[in-house]
Amino acid sequence: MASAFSPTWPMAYLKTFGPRADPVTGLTWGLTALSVAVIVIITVLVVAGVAVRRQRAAAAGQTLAVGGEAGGQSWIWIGLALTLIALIASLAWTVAVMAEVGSPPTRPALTLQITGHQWWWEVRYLGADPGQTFVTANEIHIPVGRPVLIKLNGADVIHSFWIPALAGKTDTIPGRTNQTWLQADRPGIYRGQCTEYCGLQHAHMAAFVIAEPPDAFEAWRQAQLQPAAAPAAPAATGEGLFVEHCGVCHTVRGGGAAGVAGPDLTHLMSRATLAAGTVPNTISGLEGWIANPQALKPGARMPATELSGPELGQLTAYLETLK
Ligand code: HEC
Ligand SMILES: [Cu+2]
Repeated sequence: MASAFSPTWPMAYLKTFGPRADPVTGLTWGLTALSVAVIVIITVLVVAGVAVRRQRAAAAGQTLAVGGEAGGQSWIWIGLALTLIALIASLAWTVAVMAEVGSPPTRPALTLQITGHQWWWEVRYLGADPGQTFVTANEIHIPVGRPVLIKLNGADVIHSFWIPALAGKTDTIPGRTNQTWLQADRPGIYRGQCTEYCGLQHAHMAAFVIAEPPDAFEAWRQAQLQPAAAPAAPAATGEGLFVEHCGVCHTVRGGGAAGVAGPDLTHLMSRATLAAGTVPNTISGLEGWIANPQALKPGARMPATELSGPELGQLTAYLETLK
């Protein structure tokens, strides 16, 4: 995954890639430049004023640089006017940017419902009807160049959804739906992160937006809509183990498991990472995670399962069929 075009690795927010974030970045640079200019201008004026006065005083044989003569008040009015102009201009610019990024410019290509859990993201792709709806976790595929509407909820505590190169932060609050949107103008992988402290594994709560050309996105979406295929002989034993030990928390559509406490694993193998970016989704990564999640992500809401070596192998063989 790290080998693909990745404009923001590690996360960067001053270089952005879409109409939700670009105006804010422009504003950030603009206001920073203005603030620096104000500091420079004032410093130069104060230092120059003192130096000039000191010189004049020295030439006149006086020791006091600042006199009590009248006539300085006009400078105060000029300074006040300039300050007001700068402040009103920044206010107007800020309000204009807020209006611009407040809602998508065109009808969103799709609507996602994203729920922050301790410590992973549940991502529900809302379809026209329930048969067109599916759930995945942490890795959010979107079509490039199209606005995507995102509804945000919190499952337990307050989290905050942040994909720095694409959109600012929006909190996910239990019992409330917040809304944001984003659009990626360049295909690639955009890393995100929970950005509201939410407990022990807050730092291991990454999200990834994978922006793909519309055809590739549609192919991915069609594949995600499919239920899991029935596993062949050796993996079938693993499926039994999965339903028994894991089904209480995980769903595999088309299989016997329908738990909702953990990520939907129907197409687990289509993801590059496990546990919100904590572990690479390789055979050893998967085995290590299942054998002892607490070693990799202490405090994670998934307990270690008592499994023999052969059982672990059968279980992993089954999970690998979840393409
Ligand atoms: C008590 C509920 C619970 C049980 C039982 C459970 N899990 Fe989990 N599982 C979770 C939670 C919660 C997460 C998310 C952990 C995180 O990222 O912090 C998770 C994450 C995972 C992931 C990573 C998925 C992803 O996309 O990141 C895999 C794979 C997984 N579990 C497999 C299993 C298997 C196999 C078993 C049975 C041996 C199992 N789990 C048992 C709750 C559970
Ligand atoms: Cu957090």
